[in-house]
Amino acid sequence: MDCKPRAKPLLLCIFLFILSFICPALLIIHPSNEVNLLDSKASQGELGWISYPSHGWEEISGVDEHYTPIRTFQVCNVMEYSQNNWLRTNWIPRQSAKKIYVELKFTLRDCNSIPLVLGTCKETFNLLYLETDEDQGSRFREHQFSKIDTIAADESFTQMDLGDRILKLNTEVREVGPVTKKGFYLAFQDVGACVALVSVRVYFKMCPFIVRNLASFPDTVPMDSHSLVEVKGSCVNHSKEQEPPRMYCSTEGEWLVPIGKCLCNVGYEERGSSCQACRAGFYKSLLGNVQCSKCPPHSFTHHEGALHCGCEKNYFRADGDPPSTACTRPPSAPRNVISVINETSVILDWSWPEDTGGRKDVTFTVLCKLCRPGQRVCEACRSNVRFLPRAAGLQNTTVTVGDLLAHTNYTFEIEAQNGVSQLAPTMRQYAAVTITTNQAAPSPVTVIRKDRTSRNSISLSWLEPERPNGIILDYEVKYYEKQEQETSYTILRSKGCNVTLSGLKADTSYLLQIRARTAAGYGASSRSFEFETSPDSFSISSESSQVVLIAISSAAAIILLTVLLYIVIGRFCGYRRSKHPDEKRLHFGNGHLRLPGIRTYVDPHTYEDPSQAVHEFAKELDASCIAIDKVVGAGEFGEVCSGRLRLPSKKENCVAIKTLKAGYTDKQRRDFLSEASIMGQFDHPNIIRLEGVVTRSKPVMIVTEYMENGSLDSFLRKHDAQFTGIQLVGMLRGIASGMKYLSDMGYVHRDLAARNILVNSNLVCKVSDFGLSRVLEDDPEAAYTTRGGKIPIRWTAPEAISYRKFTSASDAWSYGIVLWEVMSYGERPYWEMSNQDVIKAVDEGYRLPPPMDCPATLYQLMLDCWQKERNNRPKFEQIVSILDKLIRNPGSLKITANTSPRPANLLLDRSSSEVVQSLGTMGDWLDNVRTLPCKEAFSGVSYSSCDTLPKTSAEDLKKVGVTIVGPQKNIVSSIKALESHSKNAPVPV
Ligand code: ACK
Repeated sequence: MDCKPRAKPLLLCIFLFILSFICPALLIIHPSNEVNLLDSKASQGELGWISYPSHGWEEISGVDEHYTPIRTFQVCNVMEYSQNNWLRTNWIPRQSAKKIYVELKFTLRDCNSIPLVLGTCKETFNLLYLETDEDQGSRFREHQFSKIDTIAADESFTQMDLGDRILKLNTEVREVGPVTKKGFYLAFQDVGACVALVSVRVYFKMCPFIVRNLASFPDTVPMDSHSLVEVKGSCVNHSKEQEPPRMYCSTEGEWLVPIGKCLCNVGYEERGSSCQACRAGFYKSLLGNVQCSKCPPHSFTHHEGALHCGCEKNYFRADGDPPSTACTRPPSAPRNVISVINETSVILDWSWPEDTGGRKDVTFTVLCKLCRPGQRVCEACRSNVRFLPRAAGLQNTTVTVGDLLAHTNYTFEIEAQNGVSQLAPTMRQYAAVTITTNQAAPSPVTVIRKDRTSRNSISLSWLEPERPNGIILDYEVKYYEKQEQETSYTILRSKGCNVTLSGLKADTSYLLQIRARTAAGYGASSRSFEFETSPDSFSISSESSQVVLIAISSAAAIILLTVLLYIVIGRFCGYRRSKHPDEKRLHFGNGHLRLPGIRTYVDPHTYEDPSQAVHEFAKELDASCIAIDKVVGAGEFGEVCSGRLRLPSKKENCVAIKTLKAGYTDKQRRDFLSEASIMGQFDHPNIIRLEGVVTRSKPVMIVTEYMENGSLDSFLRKHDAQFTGIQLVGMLRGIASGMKYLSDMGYVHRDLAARNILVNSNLVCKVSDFGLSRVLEDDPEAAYTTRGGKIPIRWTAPEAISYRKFTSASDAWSYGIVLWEVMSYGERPYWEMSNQDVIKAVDEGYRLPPPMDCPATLYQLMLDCWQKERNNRPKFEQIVSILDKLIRNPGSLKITANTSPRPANLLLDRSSSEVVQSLGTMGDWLDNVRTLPCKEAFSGVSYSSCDTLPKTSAEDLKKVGVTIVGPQKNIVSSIKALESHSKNAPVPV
């Protein structure tokens, strides 16, 4: 290429030339990039070119190599000297050509092959041209023509060739340019050759129309020089420029280096070299040369060129959903809603909806409605109801709702929502659960105000607790001298929200706490408030001192009179009223009485006439108000029935009725009714509630609330492995809360066991069985001890078995056994071991192993309850708080005792945890179960892996010397636990 003329195009030219070699795709060759201006072969008739002189060139008809008729010109005056024969073409219009090409096809006779022509014969001819703006007709001037070139033949023919009829055809092409005038002539000058012009073709080159990268480039005539023409393309229909499309047209009529491109519009795809509308059922939402996509599931389009597909009926697309996602719908309702009620809070737990609507963004919203009795429509809950973690947008399937009103019906609507729920309000579904909250103690008093202070009195008032959880019966005001540090204190009761503390020392600081009482018992105490009486020197005016003097003397007279009256009445009535819980003012010296809390339990035995105790604590019911439906079980004194109680002006209630069988002795009647005397003193959501007694007609009956699910042990056995950890902990929390109440009342149960816990339809557990003789006779589990007396050995603490030391701490031991029973779904503690073996094993430090899948924290709690030293066992208050923590943090239940390292002790004392550790290696385990004979026996057995252990049967154990039935079962059960544990961790040999 000759690129000299201009520097910039030169560089571009070189660059593109090299580029087109490296990357042939950059070179766009069009097959027909030559535009003919003249083609002698195309003419069928005479060409009419001018010959000068007329005997020079001759026009002759012939055929070409394909035998197509053509017109040719010949001259062959080789015998004569000074030949100058001209042949001139007709005028050829230039059109847009800037440079023309002349292609000649001719034959030429070899002069050597013609005898006697030496000196005159030539083997070349001249090609010339003349540019004019118009056709000059037949006017011909030789000198006006410019020579293009002398044309010589590459191959000339001889006489022999003629004989063989082989004519050697030469093709020569010459460029002429730049041409500028409107047209031109060509001329062929013969100076004595023997030549035949077979064809003459005149053409120019052009880059033809092309569509490239969705841009069209028009016909473009190249430059005459060697520079390139830059051409801008225009985007085809339904497309947009992404980057301006450009190409270069070379002098050879070739397109070079496409740059930039166009993109099909949305709704159009590239097909061939055009943009075509998407077919029905397809869409294209993006600009670009991607293909149209099929409509995603649950969407459609019936027209062409769709940008996106519309959703089918009842299917939707959320705002942020791209058109490529399927249309979706709101989820179905959550399933299997369960509620665990805990006083005034409830844990709601549910399963995922069956149909998530095809979306992953499912969350849950819980709506709380308060349903008042008699009102058909429930109202929205108060705003201060607390949801944990929140009420809306829940990602987990559980929520805790707190701060509800006590003893109130609530409905919770749990709705599963997804990104399209808002778009389909009519399709939204929810699951509803209705609950009734339990009784709950009032919250603490928080605001106390000092109204008046004198030398020996202080008047105070306070605001009702924020959450009374019922009608406040009265307030207990406890106060003491700050210096005395609670060793001696005074308690006052007040019906209203104010009190005057009198008889105080002058100029002294007092600390004071208030707590409210409702039917559910006392609430927590307020924090301690400090008040000071006025100093001795406090001066009062003479008038006021007189008033004070009168007041004091009249008060003294009234007090004297009251004391006299009290003594007289006390003589007459003679009963031990001092034990009555409703005493107005109590004074405890030196702290040797129990700390004031909930009312003190009164042992009915202390009443000389037991029937008086019954009527003190239990309501006498008219037998006509009771309808017995069916017998549900048998008790020590007679049948237990279910029935209904309808009291005047009250709604009918389901009740359980314990009857005293006919032919009872006086003692039996007393013992039977003693249970009612005890039960009647309790008022707590986790203690079975006494409705009343029938003593004035026969049969004698004790009527209690009805517990739909019966006793806990059989209930758990019936529903083996069907509850979540939270549900089990909820039940345990209820039992612990009931026991806390009993221990606060100073009542020791002595027979706490799952069989003595009753379960209602809401899974609320309540402590029952309070008979006085029950522990001795009623309980089939009770066995005679060596010291005489019947004791339920497996549930009873060692000190109670050995020397009858029954305390709340021994109840805590029993609670540990109940905990084990619950977590093993009603398994019998110590299996079939005999009572004697149990006593021995426990005394040697043996403890029950963790039930299958038992959370480590709960197993630790069991171990703590089974501490040998009773003072180290947890108090029920602590147990309740541990369980509350677990409920608040259900994740902690996931670590099971069978698989985890030993958990940190929940209580301060660690000594018991040395006794049993969770299962680790086989050696640890043998140490842990502390069945020494077994361990020794095992050390003689060879085992290489845990695989053999699950096959170990009781029989096998007998063979190796483990003969006690309990440990055998224990070992087999522990092996099973170990087997699941060892799936990951091999047991060392
Ligand atoms: O396990 P259960 O069905 O529940 O069988 C025993 C049976 O009476 C003998 O005690 C059932 N039972 C006792 N008190 C009640 C009660 N308040 N509500 C329902 N069932 C009760 C207990």
